[in-house]
Amino acid sequence: MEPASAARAAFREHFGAEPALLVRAPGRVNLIGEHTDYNGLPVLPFAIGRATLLAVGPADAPRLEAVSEGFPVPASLPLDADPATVAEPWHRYLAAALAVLGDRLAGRGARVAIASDLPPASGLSSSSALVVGLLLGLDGLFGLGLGPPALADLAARAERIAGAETGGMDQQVIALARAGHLLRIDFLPPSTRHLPVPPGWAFVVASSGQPAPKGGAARAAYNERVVATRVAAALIADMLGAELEGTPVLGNVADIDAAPILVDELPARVSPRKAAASLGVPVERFVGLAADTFDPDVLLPVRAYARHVLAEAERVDLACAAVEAADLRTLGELMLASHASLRDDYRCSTPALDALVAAMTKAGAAGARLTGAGFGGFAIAACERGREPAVIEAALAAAGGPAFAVEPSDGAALL
Ligand code: GAF
Repeated sequence: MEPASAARAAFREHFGAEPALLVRAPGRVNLIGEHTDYNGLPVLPFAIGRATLLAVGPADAPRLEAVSEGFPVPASLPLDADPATVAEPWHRYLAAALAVLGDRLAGRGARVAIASDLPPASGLSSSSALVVGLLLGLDGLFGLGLGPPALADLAARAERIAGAETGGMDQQVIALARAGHLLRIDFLPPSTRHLPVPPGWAFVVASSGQPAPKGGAARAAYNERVVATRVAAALIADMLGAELEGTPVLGNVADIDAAPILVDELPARVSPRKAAASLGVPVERFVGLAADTFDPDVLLPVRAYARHVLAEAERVDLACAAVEAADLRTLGELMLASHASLRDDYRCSTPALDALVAAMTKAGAAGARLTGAGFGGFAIAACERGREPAVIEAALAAAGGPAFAVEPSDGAALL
């Protein structure tokens, strides 16, 4: 059954009533600009046709009752549930969404039935689709007056409460995407731009055969990179004699011509606690919300991480120009350079992702790269329309799938 009908049917079955509304929240794939968003630097993702569907209706009690066809244990959460004490991971995302709404629900409860054709733990943002979809559903049900930018912002805060220091790319593209377009997102200052996909281009996404889990070691590795790049930004600002307000991010220094040179002057590895002491600032300035998953004494490869982030931000600019010039060959080269940098400098690829990228490129893709946080999950390939079957076949042979073509789709909406 397709997810819209499945969500409606599950609502009827579990709650014995018709849902008041249906929400579609798509997954996303990032074309280029990886691990730049939490550094205040641009990204170029798009929403895909696969999505999470939520059938939503009111409840008599002030609770959130939720069932999902993908998970056996239903949720029944008070509106003030503490996400930190919620055991089931997917319930934690629901609790985090309730937490960011604060008292906006004013004691009103809701029921939700969820169905999805997004592969879970794929790096295609099934968790962000769930959070954006839930917030949109509650907004539709109770008239909370949240526009897409506010909704994306709340959803990103929820994701951070759930434990990953994410930068906000996933929630913005899920909320704001437009069919047939890529979405360039800038963060410093915030702005978005829809870029039409040139005719004749196609995209394939494929699993590496390894999950991209949001929790555990992968979350710690993600948060480690967030902390390391903050340390690098503070060290570079110090070399420049610049005062940075608030949390340091590489976006604060990226426009300074000397920044790439100063990256080479950074110590190869440094501990946040030592860096904080040398700069005379509290270590919390770097560790922030990641404190519970992160050891401030661990030695981090700050130079290599910073080199990736600054070069990747430049690749986003060049990729936007390639899209505007309908230059698929240049886009493909930029994707391959991005993957190499993620593999060698950012150290978030895996041998399975590397083999998948090589196989899709050999089968005729202009370029391919891991997409999302890495450490497993999916890769994306860009190719001429018509070559998708060969690229999919190569991906299936290399990693076993799933592998499928994706079209840039509309963002989350009430149906
Ligand atoms: C995950 C995060 F949720 C995003 O915010 C982004 O940092 C991405 O990893 C890496 O580019 O998807």
